[in-house]
Amino acid sequence: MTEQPPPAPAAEAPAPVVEAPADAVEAAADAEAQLEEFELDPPSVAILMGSKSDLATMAAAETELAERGIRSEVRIMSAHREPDTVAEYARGAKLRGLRVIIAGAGLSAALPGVVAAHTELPVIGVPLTSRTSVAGGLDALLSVSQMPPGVPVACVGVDNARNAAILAARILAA
Ligand code: AIR
Repeated sequence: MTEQPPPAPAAEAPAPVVEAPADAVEAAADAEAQLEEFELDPPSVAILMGSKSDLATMAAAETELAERGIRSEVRIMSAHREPDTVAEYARGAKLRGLRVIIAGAGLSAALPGVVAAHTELPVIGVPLTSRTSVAGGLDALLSVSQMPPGVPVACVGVDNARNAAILAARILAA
């Protein structure tokens, strides 16, 4: 008796076209946009300051880090004038790959403390002299160093942005 050929497989029905729900499409687009924000080789150190009038003094931190081959980013944001910007930046800093934050401000220098309140990253504060400083920057020195227990800021000397950069380099190397 001759063998019967096996029965031909039933023709597969074409897969139905399924439309993704609109909210899933939106979520995917959001995720993609967030991914695009992540840099492949992000800077390790942020150099923040409360005003562009601080730039000349804070530039010493950038120079010191650059000489050591450490990438940094410089941002001007005031804890008093743009509190939401500061909070948002500090909250996202670790996720963006930053590892140390240097923050300089003059007068009632809240910037380092406010940044430290919103991130687990080590924060180095630089008290700065300013046009209307009292006692040669003692106002900012006390504002930066006298943090409440539980929210530390490492405080360098008045206008000593270079020391902040050296300390940041040591933290990175630890
Ligand atoms: N500052 C800005 N926002 C809050 C504070 N404490 C500081 C700046 C700057 C000083 O106020 O860091 O040292 C004067 O700022 P400006 O913009 O008036 O020159």
